[in-house]
Amino acid sequence: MSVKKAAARKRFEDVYITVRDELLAEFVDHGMPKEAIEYYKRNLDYNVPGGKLNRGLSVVDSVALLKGRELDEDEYVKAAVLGWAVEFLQAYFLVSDDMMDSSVTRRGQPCWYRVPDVGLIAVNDALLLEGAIFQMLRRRFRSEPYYVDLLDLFHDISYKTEMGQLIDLLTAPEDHVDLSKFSLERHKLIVIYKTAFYSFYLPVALAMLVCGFPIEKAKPSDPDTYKLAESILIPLGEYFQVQDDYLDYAGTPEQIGKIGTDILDNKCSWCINTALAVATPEQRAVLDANYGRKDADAEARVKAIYKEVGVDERYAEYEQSAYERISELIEQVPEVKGRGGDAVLKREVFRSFVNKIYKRTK
Ligand code: DMA
Ligand code: MG
Ligand code: MG
Ligand code: MG
Repeated sequence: MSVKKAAARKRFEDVYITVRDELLAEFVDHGMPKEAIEYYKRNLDYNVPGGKLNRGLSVVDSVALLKGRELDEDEYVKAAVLGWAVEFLQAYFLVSDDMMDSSVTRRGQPCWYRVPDVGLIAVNDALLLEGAIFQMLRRRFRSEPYYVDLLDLFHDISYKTEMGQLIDLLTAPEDHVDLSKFSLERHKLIVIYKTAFYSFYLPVALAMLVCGFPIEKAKPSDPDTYKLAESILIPLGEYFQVQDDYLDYAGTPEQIGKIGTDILDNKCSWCINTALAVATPEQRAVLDANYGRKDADAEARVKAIYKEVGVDERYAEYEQSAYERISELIEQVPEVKGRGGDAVLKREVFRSFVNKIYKRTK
């Protein structure tokens, strides 16, 4: 990591400590016992700050890019708190996702629900992570003119993500493997809803809100800046989840910090859809007999077919063409000015995202 990047991360992480301590102080104010305060601190420290922080940092970067200048201290802290709000949302989804996916590790450590004295308390811990977002927003943004829009955005994006998780899980029943239910079309719908909205659209939409981009257009002929952003960020999020699916099969646990479970879990992943499209009847029979079984040997037989049909090469091709297609989309998007303020919807906001994820291996 470059010195500059490490310093940006450190500055951002310092805001986490402030936000966390405010949340813990509220627990004290409510007369929560010492045991609960310590447990809650452990929940926060275990689940919120340890990831790549791409989503959170991108709120800060996007605000600076939209304004076209460095942020003063107050602007920085505001953007960073919104960045952490996205990271809290991510933590909330991941704690829940790991339970539903029967995952084993996350970020190189046991999934939270697998920590011995946690277990099913993790359900409530996830809810607390979500609730913490609204405590943070109330404390810092209540008097802002865009406060209601912030709340509405978090609620709307959470709901969409939950719809995505629902179809992800319903398309992958544990007790009934039927590969004919899968398709790239179904895959696309799942990943747009479960990943793209909260991981890509949300950070930029938050940055746009603090920069004063209006949700309501002043006149019908005005461009809808949020729709413009969405038109780039949703395809970008789709590409990101294809990478996640591929790394679930091809990445090592050391690399990705988690043990892949998509084959065992009968998931409608990009890899299985790609393999199904080109498998011979013999290969298809092996996939039918081994996909979605809770069995390491069956998983290995599926991975062997992935190798045979060239999932790796097809992924490399997909990645290149997704990169080119999205770069093209970005060059076509108009750089629209926000109303009132001086912010402009710069293409660089989108380019910086693409460059962060292109050819990622973790
Ligand atoms: C991720 O899906 C979606 C959410 C909302 C967490 P996933 O199960 O593929 O994620 P991971 O591979 O990180 O468990
Ligand atoms: Mg998962
Ligand atoms: Mg999942
Ligand atoms: Mg995954």
